[in-house]
Amino acid sequence: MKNFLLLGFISLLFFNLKAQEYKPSDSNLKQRAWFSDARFGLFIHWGPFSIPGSGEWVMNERKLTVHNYTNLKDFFNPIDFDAAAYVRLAKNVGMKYITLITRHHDGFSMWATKYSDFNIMNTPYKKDIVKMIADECHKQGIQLYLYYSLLDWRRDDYPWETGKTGKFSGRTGKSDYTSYLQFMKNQLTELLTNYGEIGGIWFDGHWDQTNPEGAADRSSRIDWKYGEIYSLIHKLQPQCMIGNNHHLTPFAGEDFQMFERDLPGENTSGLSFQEASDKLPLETCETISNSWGYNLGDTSYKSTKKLINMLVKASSLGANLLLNIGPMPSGKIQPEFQNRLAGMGEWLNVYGESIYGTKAGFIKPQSWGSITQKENKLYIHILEAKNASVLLAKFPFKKISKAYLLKDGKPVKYSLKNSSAEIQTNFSNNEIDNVIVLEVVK
Ligand code: FHN
Repeated sequence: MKNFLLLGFISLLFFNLKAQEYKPSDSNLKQRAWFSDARFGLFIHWGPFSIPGSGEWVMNERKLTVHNYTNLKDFFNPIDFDAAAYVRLAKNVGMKYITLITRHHDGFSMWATKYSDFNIMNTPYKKDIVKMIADECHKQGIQLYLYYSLLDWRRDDYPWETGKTGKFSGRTGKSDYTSYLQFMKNQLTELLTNYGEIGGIWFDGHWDQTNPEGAADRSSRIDWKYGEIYSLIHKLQPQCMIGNNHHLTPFAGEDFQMFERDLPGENTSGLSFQEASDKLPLETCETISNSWGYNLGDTSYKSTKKLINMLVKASSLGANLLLNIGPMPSGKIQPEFQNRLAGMGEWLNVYGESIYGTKAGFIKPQSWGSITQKENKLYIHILEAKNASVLLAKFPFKKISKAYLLKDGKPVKYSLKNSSAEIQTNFSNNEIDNVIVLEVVK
């Protein structure tokens, strides 16, 4: 009898495990493939947090209470915001999708939500920004992804007692995750019901409940019940991809893996101790200056060359680049961002073939540059021509049938001996990236 019960228990456990296994729908797999080919997206960090001009963490950093921070709602009136121009900008630059902040850690909702008064309809602006961007994205044929913060510095029911941030907001009520979970489900249902097709949900804030990055124990202090959240999303929109910026190995039910301020496999910013998945599409997000949300004092703009290098290196590791802008409180996008984006667009007009729809190169980025691949073509990106030639050891192809500059088709000298290819790189021009195409035979 005892054995029988044990067997019953084991098979029940097995059944439950099986039942929880996530099998992406065909539309989701299609969406993943589209995403992997897209390579370049626009991240938008914007909301009332932009008003003080100190970045999106201003509430936490200036130790503002919920009571005082709420005043921002009365001055958010982005008269220069033009959804059509935002989407056009992304398209002109060669970006294939937009990832929009719908609710950041400060808890402000950029859409007409029924579940929080701290939302765009209660500002002087009174227009649903998510809807305006969503409509334009659908009209102009660019995909929309929605950023949604799991962490909330405002609500009492968020498990703030165990959270690492949001400690100065003056909350006293006891948290209640069942209630907070229901709130998130309600909001996600709105976002996935009222705004047309959504490419993906970009979660952030899990790390509020874990030991610092690099600690041996990175388990969460709360059970987020991702199974419930993720299955709701996949039920509402099966194609909708889920990514979670938890800085850990992907959890079950996630459809892409993201990295922050680092290329997959690198960890210069101290946020990415996780390994890059070899199964899921990858994305890395970066800022143009140092800030995500508008920051008046941050003028450390990366050069167009540096940003192009990032895009190339991300592609050469099989990852997309999600490049951020933090518009001004008025909705205007500052010229420093616009100029750099325009420069990237011009570059992509010529070199896009070596980025879109490519796969990771057969070697990781090197000091001289990196490689992307598509069908029988290798794109050798010479980002820093150090020597007169580049040596590609363990060259995995039998033959090179043609070698030329992508820009103008000018032949490039090469040799292939004993599985080592040598490509001449003594260019006399000033290109940001001299892309050499090698047509190869397997
Ligand atoms: O705290 C956020 C931050 O404000 C920003 O949104 C970035 C974007 O990746 N994510 C969090 C930090 O990991």
